[in-house]
Amino acid sequence: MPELIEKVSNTSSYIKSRCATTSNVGLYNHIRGFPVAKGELDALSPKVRAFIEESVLLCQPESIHICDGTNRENNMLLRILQNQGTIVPLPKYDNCYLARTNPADVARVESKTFICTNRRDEAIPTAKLNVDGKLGNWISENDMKMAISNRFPGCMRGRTMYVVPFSMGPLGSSLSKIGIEITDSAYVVCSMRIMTRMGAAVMDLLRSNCDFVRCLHSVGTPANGKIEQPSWPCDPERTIILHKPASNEIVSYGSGYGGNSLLGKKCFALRIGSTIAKKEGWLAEHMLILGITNPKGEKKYIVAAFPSACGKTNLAMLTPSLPGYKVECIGDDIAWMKYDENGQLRAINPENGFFGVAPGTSNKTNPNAMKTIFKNTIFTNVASTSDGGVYWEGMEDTLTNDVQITDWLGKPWIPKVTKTPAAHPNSRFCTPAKQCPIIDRNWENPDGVPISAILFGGRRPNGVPLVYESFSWQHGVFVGATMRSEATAAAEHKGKVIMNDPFAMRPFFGYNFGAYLKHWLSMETRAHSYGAQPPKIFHVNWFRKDANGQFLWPGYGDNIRVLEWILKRINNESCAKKTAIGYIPSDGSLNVEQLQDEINVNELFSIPKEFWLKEIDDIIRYFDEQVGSDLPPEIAHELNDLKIRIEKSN
Ligand code: GTP
Ligand code: SPV
Ligand code: MN
Repeated sequence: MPELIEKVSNTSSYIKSRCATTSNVGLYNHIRGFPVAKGELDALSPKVRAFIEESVLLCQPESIHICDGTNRENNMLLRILQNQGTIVPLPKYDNCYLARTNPADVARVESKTFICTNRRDEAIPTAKLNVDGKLGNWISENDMKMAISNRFPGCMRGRTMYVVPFSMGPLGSSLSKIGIEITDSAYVVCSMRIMTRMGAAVMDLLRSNCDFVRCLHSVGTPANGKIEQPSWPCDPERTIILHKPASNEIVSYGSGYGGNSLLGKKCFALRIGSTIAKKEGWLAEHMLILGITNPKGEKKYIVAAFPSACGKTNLAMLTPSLPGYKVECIGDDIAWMKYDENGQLRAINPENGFFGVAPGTSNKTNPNAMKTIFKNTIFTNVASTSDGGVYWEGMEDTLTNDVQITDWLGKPWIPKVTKTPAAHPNSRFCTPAKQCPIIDRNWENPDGVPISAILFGGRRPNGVPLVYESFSWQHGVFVGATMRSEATAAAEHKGKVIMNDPFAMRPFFGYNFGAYLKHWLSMETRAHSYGAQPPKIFHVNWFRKDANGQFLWPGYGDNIRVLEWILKRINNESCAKKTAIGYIPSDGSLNVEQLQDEINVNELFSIPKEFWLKEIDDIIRYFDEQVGSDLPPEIAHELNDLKIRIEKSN
């Protein structure tokens, strides 16, 4: 319903004078008087054309470029970006570039991200009086209109408006959805070309009049013809990211970075996606998807939800330390999951690339990522080296004495001397998924892959064991609902506070968390209606620390040992013992042989009563303050049962 935008734009007299010009004058095609520098108007469906017209009237660009997704177009955009100083080439690698952002635009801004619904309680649960709601921000229709009209009129003057048609999911799959992002950032266009299936083929699909999600984005710095363009235009003070699920609309202003500007990702695939999924009876989740083959050659697929910067990309590309195991990657961030006609839950990765955390990625931790990212990649906010390469914390072993390092801010950086990090902690690589050496042969299967287990997890330095299995689907949904994790640099949060992050979706819910829980609970009944069972649910924690602050578990490639136990549980092997919080590996059933360092298995799996009593108190308060009467009774029931079990435990 672009009516919103239309209303705002009709108020501008400047536009009315431009509109007087007729179409197709002079050398160019025109849309409402604005020249189309690139692209075929005839190829547009009426709905697409209407969306472009409304956006043009509102933003008043210098010209319009309808993207076809070709190499030629991409090269032209990369040249423009180099001329603007937005990116520099990295001659050490093949077709790689580095962007340094404005230091005020480095991560998602959750406090400026809103869901617009008719009633507030459709978008977010009703927090207790005088308590700050932490499960999303609501905005009224009027305020959304105001927010747009205060920012967008004329925001693209003197600059090009790009029209980016894209598919989330394999082109033409019944599980896929289409979007059009209108943006004034060539960096966004080049990144969307990596992260989604983008270009003319999508426009062709739309001609059969498919619907699409309307995504409007502006970095928000008009050039005005005279003022010199900054290399990273943005408007951090007025940044706002708006979603209107009722009309499948996304409007984002002021930021050029990541989830704020690549609107197919968090805005579409999760926030709008989760509302579509609820309506249509499936799930849109912040989850990696991987395939794992055991030494007998049996293959299973699993999904895992960890909060931002908590290990999804790493697990999705795991190099197993146990012989005979093979892991293959389908996706590292988002899963769309739906039951097939047999009641088997199947998942697709709606994305086409990885927008992965750079720091910590190394030949030791994630060799498959290292083999993926040194061609056709855009790096953002990492450090650069004098021999035309990149550098970040974790890449120490690639350094030689003769290279100089320049940090993400453009300042000289000396190893072991400079106190600030070389790369921003949320610096990222944006790289095509198909370049991953362990990409699964089914990663673009339009029917998705069958899912056997769902993992939840987070950064829990204390109290939470390496792995446990839920008692039932309902208990598993409770485990997802009570997820907590140490804050990371992926958003504006400061410090290492433990935050609730249910389902790793706290920043990404498109509708009321209480209704989301009900929807998850209903997925069991849905499986039963096909005569099937839903997948088993587990919780993992690679991040437990000992009294000296050292990780108790080596993590990374050794996480295969945990996956091995999970596989055995999927196959109903009896290798578990019951505890108050769930099933944990029975003695000796987790393979800890030939680990480099000795593991304190007892400490790793201990369930300290004091800790859990406090955890339960925290959860009670969290549900009471944040979710209130929107909490499904089944979840309250699970909490009560957990409390009784912990009280009885010793
Ligand atoms: P988003 O892209 O923000 O959604 O993050 P992500 O969940 O994909 O996180 P990623 O895999 O990029 O990991 C982020 C950080 O966690 C990196 O610094 C990793 O080195 C660290 N990490 C990942 N796996 C492990 C592990 O098994 N153990 C430990 N100790 N650290 C890990
Ligand atoms: C996350 O923060 O979970 C990310 C990065 O995957 S962003 O695309 O910026 O949301
Ligand atoms: Mn993510």
